[in-house]
Amino acid sequence: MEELSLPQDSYFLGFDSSTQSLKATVLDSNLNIVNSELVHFDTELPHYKTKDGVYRDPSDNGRIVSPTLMWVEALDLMLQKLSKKLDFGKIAAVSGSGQQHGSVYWKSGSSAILSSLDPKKALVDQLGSAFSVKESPIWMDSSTTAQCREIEKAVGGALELARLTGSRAHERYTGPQIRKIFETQPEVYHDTERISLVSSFVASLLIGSYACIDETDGAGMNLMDIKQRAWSKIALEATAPNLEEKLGKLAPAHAVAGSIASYFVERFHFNKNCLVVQWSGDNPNSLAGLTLNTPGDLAISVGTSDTVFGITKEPQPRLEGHVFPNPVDPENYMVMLVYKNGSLTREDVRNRYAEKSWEVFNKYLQQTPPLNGGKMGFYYKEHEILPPLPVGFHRYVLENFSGNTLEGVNEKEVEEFDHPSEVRALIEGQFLSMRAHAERFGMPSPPKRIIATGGASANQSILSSIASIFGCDVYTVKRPDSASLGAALRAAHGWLCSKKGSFVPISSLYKDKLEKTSLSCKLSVNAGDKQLVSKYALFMEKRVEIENRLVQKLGRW
Ligand code: ADP
Ligand code: XUL
Repeated sequence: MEELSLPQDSYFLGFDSSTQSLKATVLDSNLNIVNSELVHFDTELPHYKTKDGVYRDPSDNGRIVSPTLMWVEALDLMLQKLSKKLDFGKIAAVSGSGQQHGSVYWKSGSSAILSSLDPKKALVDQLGSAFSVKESPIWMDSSTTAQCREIEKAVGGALELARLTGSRAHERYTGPQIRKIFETQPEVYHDTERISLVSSFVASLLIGSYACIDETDGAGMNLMDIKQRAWSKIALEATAPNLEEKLGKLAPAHAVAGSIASYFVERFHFNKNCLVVQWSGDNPNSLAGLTLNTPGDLAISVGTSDTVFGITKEPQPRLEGHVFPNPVDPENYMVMLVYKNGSLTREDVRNRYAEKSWEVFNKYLQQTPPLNGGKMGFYYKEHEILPPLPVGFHRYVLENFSGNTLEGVNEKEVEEFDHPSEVRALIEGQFLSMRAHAERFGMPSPPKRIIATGGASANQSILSSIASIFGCDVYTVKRPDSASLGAALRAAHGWLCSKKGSFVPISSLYKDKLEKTSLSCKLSVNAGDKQLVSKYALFMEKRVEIENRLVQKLGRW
């Protein structure tokens, strides 16, 4: 069989329409980054008067929105900037990422505006009246608690909704946001002919008609049955009337949304055959950008917040994380876990117990034994979401813990540890929590490999702890723009699937040549000792028990 390959001398363009900026990354057909660009909303589009890309109204119950038209004007500006350094005629396919959950409300009659854009004018000058809601609710919004509880109740509870849609109801999710608009502004809701996510919204601009919502980002709405990858009737009914017709159809992420609209061919000289591949969420595309592609692949991002992404065939949705379809393989799912206490909490512990120095922090980590002599800690400098617990530090010593059995092991709560043990308890605690929750969500154990990214992945001692707790090799990668890079990679993948006329595994794109591309990652630490991995499993079991008790006492699932 003839091997499919990307066309030589062509480009793949990936965007990331995120909270503070619109970014772009361009890959060539060898998957090397040849260009990147950024439009920063606050500074380059100051007339919208956003702060960090958003409007916050502290008096309004957690409402956080962004002006929809600003995203349109950002695309105008981005294309202008890119056109100075890139031959658009060589772009074979475009795709993009959107901040997840944010939504756009197209006013009745707007599809006609979208399909007849005048290439002599900017987009922003033509779409001013296209939206029934001018300020899009975004992922930072937390004003829909009442709607979350109503929706969970209507589908039979939070866990039931999680099993059905991949997540319990979250304030930022699109379903609760839509319900709030329906409840508080019914006339606006009825005057809306289409609701897009940020991802499908920008794709719609590029194809000049309403793009489908992709199945991956669609899972961030509390509206899609994740097993069927179809809108769930019961979730739709629990949210708002006549919703299905306003959402349009779902499509797999690797599908083509359409060819680029003539507007862009005439105004920016795109090739008329340039494909627009379905856009998706920034987290799913980051997973693609980190080259995670088969079950057992796990990524840990240790940044301001800590995030875990993994691929599994058999997800077990629960209350504390999220399941989305995998954007590069319709057979599999991605699990996402998000922690609020990440690097800032590590810095806090470093400052209190390790002389404000990573060097001392690492020395303490190296001089203390794995399993920390049974000392276990929970460190929440910020209100945590995983598990849902308030600010506070909790420390326990497991008495008689040898790592071989939990029989006869009792825990005793203590006020503090010696300083080196505080450091180890913090690090072991965070990664044991990740391992426990990832396994409970159906991630294979041990993972096939872990890709670590984010600021703290520069720390070799932390990476060693990850390898010994999870029991697998840890690779590192520097990927500041993984969402737009992942989008560009997905543009190439979608192009290949379209050429073949059916799905092709994404690995065929970079088979044998990954190391030579901008996507390569490097092996940092080898898998840990197997015996220790099973001792950590027992330590973890105890941790989960204590965590559940803490949640019952202080938090809520
Ligand atoms: P963001 O999530 O905001 O993009 P980064 O991924 O850049 O942030 O991570 C920044 C964090 O990385 C800093 O807050 C810092 O605590 C952490 N960091 C940087 N170097 C180290 C190190 N050697 N060890 C542990 N943490 C580090
Ligand atoms: C994910 C989420 C954020 C946004 C950021 O659930 O809300 O990560 O996707 O853009």
